[in-house]
Amino acid sequence: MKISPNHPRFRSLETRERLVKGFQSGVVAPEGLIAHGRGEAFDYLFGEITPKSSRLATKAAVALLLGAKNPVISINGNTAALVSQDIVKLARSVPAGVEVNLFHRSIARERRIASLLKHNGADQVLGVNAKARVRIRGVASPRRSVDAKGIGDADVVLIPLEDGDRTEALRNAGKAVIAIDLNPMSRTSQAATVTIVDNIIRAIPELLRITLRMKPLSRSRLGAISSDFDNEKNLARVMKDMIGYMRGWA
Ligand code: PTJ
Repeated sequence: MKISPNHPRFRSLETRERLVKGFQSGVVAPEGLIAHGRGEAFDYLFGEITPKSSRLATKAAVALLLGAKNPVISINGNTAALVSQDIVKLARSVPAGVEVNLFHRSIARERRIASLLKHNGADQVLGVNAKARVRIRGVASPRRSVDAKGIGDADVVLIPLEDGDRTEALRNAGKAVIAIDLNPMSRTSQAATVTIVDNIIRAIPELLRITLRMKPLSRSRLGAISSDFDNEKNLARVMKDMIGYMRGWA
């Protein structure tokens, strides 16, 4: 369906449309459409804007990415359908690896996502070579199988729209985890090192913008920014932002 840019809900409708197209072309899992609806419901509770608290998390996330030895961005169907272009730009500017890692795994979908990323400028996409895999302990889903050179070897992993299981397992494996999740109460949000509570369509462009701005900072300054960040405290701020917005309606 062609959506008029004058429609008051243009951004939301256009995002849905991209996911539907992604589903039709075999990039997005059917469950991805449901997951997005869940995310949208939380987005309403913030007034569909980036809460102030998320900006702090974004800075800490960028500090982690820029200070990492081997940072990797994990890509699922929804992420590929919604923000492929900006993910590739972000990966280039950090620089970070890009790995396809799916919950509802199929080789065909992995390949489609990899070619979408390549179409948008990615040179190398990890996670599509069945041979080079290692297992992360403590993950019950197909997401346990990761690329040995990618997430397997990463010290910092960015995981947009994730399940809590793998976040905990990645932390237990000694990796720092950056989550993007609109639900501040999800297990992923609670278990991550840094949680950006924001819609991925706003969070990834913002990560890119802040990365370009923070790139000149020294390693020690980056280290100070990431170690000063307290995810638990910040999630409490996020909840206050959400409650504050809803109070305006009450
Ligand atoms: O492509 P696959 O096979 O790897 O599957 C991807 C999905 C998203 C289907 C899979 O990871 C899944 O089932 O995720 P969950 O457990 O439903 O969790 C998704 C989380 O992402 C939920 O907490 C949602 O609130 C959140 N979410 C959904 N859409 C967005 C979002 N967060 C930020 N931006 C969004 N647009």
